[in-house]
Amino acid sequence: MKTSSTSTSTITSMSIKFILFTLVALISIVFSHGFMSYPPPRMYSDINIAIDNLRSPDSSRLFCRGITQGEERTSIKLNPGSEFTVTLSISNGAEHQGYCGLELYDSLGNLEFVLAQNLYGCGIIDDSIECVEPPGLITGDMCTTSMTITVPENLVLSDSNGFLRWTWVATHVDPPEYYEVCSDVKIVSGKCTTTVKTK
Ligand SMILES: [Cu+2]
Repeated sequence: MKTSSTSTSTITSMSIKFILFTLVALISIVFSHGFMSYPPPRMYSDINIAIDNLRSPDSSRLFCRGITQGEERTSIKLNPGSEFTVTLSISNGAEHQGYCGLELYDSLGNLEFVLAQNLYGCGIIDDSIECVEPPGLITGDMCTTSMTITVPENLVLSDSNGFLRWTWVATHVDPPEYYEVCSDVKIVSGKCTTTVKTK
């Protein structure tokens, strides 16, 4: 009798541990999301059916999350010396501390320019701001913020088509969480090797 009661309580205690473990795992998933939402990244059209494909940490660390260039490009201006702002969408309540990077590639996938590197403090949602969801998402659990860089004076483009690669290393956990998305763009204003346009 005693053995049976002990094994029952062991099973109960194991079940409770399993439930707690599952809850902790779920909570940590809920709190671990973020991506660059503007310019819209590849697969953005799936935002409301597969949001986690965009915002979850990617431990595989595949270049551009393994997603190849699409047909659609967002027009952006990259005038040397001017500010350029991208929108970041971060899970509501994610207190991630980390470093962002932004790189520009040509349409063939060659690195054109590093626009930002080790930018600390991006992706922090201030409690005082009103929470605005990225367009198309209806889950109600993300807020948008922004990241502004100054376009380098010596930025010269060889290709008006290309893509931005945004990276974010969240260092609040060990090992760090690694995020990355790519957005296909058409640069409509900037300095070019063939034609020179300033504005
Ligand atoms: Cu996280």
